[in-house]
Amino acid sequence: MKTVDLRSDTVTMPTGQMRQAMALAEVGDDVFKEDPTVRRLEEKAAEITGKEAALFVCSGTMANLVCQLVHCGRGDEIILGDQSHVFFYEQGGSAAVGGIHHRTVANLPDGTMSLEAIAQSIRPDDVHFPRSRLIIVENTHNRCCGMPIKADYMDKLRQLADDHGIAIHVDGARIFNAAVALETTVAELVRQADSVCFCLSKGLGAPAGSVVCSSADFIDEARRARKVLGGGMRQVGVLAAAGLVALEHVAERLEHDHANARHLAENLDAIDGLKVELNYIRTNIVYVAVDPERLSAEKLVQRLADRGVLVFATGPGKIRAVTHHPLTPSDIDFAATVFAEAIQMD
Ligand code: TLP
Repeated sequence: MKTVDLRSDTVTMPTGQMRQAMALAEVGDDVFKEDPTVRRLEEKAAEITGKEAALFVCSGTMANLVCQLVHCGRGDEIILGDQSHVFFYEQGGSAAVGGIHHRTVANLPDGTMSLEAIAQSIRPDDVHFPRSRLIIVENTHNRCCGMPIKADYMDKLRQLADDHGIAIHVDGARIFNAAVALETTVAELVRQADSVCFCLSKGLGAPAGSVVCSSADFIDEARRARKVLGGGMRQVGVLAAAGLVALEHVAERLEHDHANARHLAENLDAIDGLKVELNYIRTNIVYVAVDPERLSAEKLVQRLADRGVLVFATGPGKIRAVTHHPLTPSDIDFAATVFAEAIQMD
């Protein structure tokens, strides 16, 4: 049976070029900072993000946690979106591991948070309150339709953060998608961030790994945090080699994923019983609202899976589909046809 897997861009497979680079990678003990391929990847990541230094870590979740542990002490507070990945999908690791408190602010449909609401959430210096230490922005915003966050929003946020001595972290798991969609550079989008992390294993297609980028001092501390979390890896240049190929060869083709997402969104929105907010399709993530009078999102997901199209239900009446390499427009046509068949079965 033909299968089109739209559950996530995490399902991407390493390319042939990545596998070859992995086989040939020069390696060493990275806990001793002796892996030349990891060092090359870290240098490249620092250059791309415009930061002083970088650190290769196991995953996006580890990258976000490492950054929170460096920015915050126990009892400190982070201001973040109520739809953010750190708040929603990371098992409350900030509290469980770091003793760090979350103060959520509503995410607006474009993935930002109102600056006024953030300002109102910043704690005054008072013995009753935790200290507001960090603001987290997610770019692109996963649960807000993959919306890219513009540099001018970050400029305004920086001003607010500086007025209160608060740091900014960007969960840039898909920051390359944001840069492509906004026709700008990754460095421009994270210029105002004290730390940023991005994932190599989503649209960029590498098998594993994320990179944290910041000042040299921050990265020294992040290296300690990574070690205590059990993330000190040894001859991990085999993975970094795939990451380098991702940065050098895959990042530039993300626009195809965006075009596929738009194509999918337009096709799905034309199906009776489905609705897609087309204005919010800017990158590779498509959220589809399913008319509850027709059927539940879970039932539709099951029917689609039975016919070879894999997606996730992400809430009542809501399905997420993510485009990625190497899906083609004809795979997208197939998926849209299967959606139409599956919803018409009642
Ligand atoms: N997102 C995954 C799931 O966890 C939901 C997905 O399929 O989209 N930040 C953002 C914005 C993410 O979307 C993700 C993964 C992460 C961090 C965590 O990355 P990993 O999975 O590498 O720990």
